[in-house]
Amino acid sequence: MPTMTMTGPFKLPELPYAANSLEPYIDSKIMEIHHDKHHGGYVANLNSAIAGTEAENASIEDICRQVSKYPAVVRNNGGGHYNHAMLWTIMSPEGGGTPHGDLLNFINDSFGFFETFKKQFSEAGMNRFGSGWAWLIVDDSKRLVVCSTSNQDNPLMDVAPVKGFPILGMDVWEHAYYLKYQNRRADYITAFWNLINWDEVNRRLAMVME
Ligand code: MN3
Repeated sequence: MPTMTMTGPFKLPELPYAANSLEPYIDSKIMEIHHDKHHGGYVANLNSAIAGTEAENASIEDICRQVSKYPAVVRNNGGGHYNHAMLWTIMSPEGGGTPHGDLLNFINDSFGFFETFKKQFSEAGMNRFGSGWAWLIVDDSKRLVVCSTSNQDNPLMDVAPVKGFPILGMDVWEHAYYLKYQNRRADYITAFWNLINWDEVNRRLAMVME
């Protein structure tokens, strides 16, 4: 399992489950290419972009938080590494259902009902034009907020329009779904809800609320 603080040079974390175990929602071919090739590529490109610089000793979180001082290659590949390392952990073959515990209470307080949050998060993914991510974040005022970013940006980044700590992210790049769903992003988003590892989302919430 990847840890929250990964110091460079960065490593591709192993998937915490078999590549075929998220079927039928996401098939093994997508998972293999997405993890090995796409995420693997972000890690390799990030390592080569920061080789010999002080960023080699920074955590991926710190690189994201100060990303404006780095070249675009670090923003794209550093974001790609952080986002995917999180994505593998917030999905699970045993995922789905509804959130529980503190997270459920926080969602109900913030959005009224789980279904209202679910609709808002799904729309954030649907309405992201081109490639990007939908997020559930805890912002600096400790509020729960749904937002989205383009490309491999994330809400940790100092360049993000809405900033905070991501506790749930959904990849809406075509590489995340095209082989199975083609242009049907809505079907992929519907399927994604069957995979969310709410224990891990709760763990991330507890981390940021400390
Ligand atoms: Mn991706």
